[in-house]
Amino acid sequence: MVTNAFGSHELERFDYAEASASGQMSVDRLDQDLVNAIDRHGFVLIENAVRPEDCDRLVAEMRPYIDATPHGLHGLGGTRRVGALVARSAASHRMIAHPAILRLANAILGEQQLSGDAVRINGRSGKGGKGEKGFRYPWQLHLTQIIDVGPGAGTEAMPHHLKLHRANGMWVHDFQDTGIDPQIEVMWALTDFTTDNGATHVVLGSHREEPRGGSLSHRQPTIQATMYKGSALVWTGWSVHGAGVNTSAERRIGMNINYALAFLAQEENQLLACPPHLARRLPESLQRLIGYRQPAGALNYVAECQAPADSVLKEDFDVLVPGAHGHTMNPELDGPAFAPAGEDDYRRKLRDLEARKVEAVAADDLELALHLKRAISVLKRSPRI
Ligand SMILES: O=C(O)CCC(=O)C(=O)O
Repeated sequence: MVTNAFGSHELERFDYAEASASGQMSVDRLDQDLVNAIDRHGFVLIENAVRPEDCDRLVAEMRPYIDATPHGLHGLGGTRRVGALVARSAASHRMIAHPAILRLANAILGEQQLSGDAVRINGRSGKGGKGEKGFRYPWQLHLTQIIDVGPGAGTEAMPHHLKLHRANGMWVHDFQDTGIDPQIEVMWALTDFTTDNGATHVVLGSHREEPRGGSLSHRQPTIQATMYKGSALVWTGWSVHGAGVNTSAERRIGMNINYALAFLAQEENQLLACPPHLARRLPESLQRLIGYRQPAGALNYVAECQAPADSVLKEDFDVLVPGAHGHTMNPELDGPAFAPAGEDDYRRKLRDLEARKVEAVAADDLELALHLKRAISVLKRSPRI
């Protein structure tokens, strides 16, 4: 228990493996306990959220990228920061899409349960109050980042610790008076986090400082969130925290996974970090979590007002192929087009494209040949045939 300017607080710990082995009622209770703890203290710790060997696999998959990254590249002291986890590490998917954490993110971001207000969408508030079915803010993955804190305090220019701060604030807009929680952060322990190796410092209760971006929190005592590998520390974008100094001989490896409202720009652009040719191989739920979807209204449409699933995620989609959407044309309304108007037109267009592809290959213009290959594939799937 810690007493500071925000009252008496503690870092509550819950065991995920134990709850999930004890049946649905325990899982439901865990979900509510997590929301309540983070609401009261600004932080909550989930122990045994995955198995230690899942962490080892993830670190092994990321090792080549970690080892190839200089310290301090991010500008955040002497820590090593390595991202694009969705594309680079299959083992990370289990943690990024961890069911308890996604449910917690939904309660905090989708339903805004921490503020205690009903979610308001389009100026309408849910009649039934918070959590009413159909009333959710869209949210998505915001950042994936290994944070590798090396042994020793580093140098003055590149200290290995990170000073106390809040995550909100990156969008320039001041959300302090809106009463909303725009993001949550999760720190996964991929190695044990100890007092000596720089376990994250937290200021309990700091998410309730008024005004929400105030500096009183930065002068409060911290505690360190020590945890075994496979555990996850979760906090809100308003909760004040920072990395500790690693005085041990080992590296401290954490993985920061953040989620934020889907109408705000992502800190790590997931659509570039996991481009369509890689995203096509992912399960649909993960594609959607990283942002290949239309979270609200027309947001995120591609080319001819298509959803990502109806464009970039399709095999062979090429934005430079006219009619790449493959949708039916109406000859009376749409006029001459890439899509064939009938059997004869189809054969003529196919012959022409194939001949051009052969010429491109003969001329060693492989880029053009690939482009024509995609055009042939779009032509072939045209539903008018
Ligand atoms: O590594 C940690 O323990 C905290 C990292 C952090 O606060 C940050 O990257 O914003």
